[in-house]
Amino acid sequence: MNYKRPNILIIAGSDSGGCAGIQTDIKVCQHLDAHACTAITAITAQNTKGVDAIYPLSFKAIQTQLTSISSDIQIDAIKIGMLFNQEIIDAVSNFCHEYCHLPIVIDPVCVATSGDRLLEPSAIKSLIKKLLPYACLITPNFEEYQTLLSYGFNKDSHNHLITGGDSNNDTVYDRLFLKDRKKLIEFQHAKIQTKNTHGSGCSLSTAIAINLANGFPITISVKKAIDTIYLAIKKGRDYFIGHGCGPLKF
Ligand code: PXL
Repeated sequence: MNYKRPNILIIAGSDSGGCAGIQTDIKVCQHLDAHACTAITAITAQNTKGVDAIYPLSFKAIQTQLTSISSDIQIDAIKIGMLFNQEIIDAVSNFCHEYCHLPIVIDPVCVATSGDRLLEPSAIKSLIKKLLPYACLITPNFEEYQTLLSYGFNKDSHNHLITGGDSNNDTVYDRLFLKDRKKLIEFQHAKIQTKNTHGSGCSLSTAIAINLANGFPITISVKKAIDTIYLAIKKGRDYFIGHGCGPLKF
């Protein structure tokens, strides 16, 4: 009657193609035996080839989803993905202020795998100022990391994992910086040759949040999550879902 598995609050966008965003976050939770609660920030009309339209939800719609979830369900960790605009960042930031004692993993989603913008440039400063301070870990890819730096992100005062899957080398390097230890830890693995990596960043940050909710320290949580995502890319590499970049397989 009292079985326990972690409840993960996912605050992210919906991907109609089923590769990234909320859709993959739920798959990761299922795979790692966690329960996914979801507050949807925006609905994207997209497929494996690209994003056709984005419909952001209102401040109120986001606030109400968060209140409904948190008034009933005990949240063990929070993962934040696509936010899209200033209004959404404000709603999520107010919520995080109340729940900052929890592990909060932020994937600072700026552009989709297809190159389409998923965060308005005018909102990047707010993301850095109002939300990133609540994160126990931020997981930008290299391009997002460069963008954040150019908008004033202070890399020395945040734990961050720079993911390297987008590089063209045969080896992928993911670099974890821990602010308290002023230490850089490098994880490496062979690059799997496939176009089916759409949603790998979303999936990785969700897996990390689940591991943290299960009580693992940050370094182990990251290492375990990288292994999980590596295997999911490997499993999904030869599937044909659509004509562009397909999803991982859990
Ligand atoms: O991978 C970043 C990402 C996040 N959230 C949504 C997305 C994508 C990439 O396509 O569609 C909804």
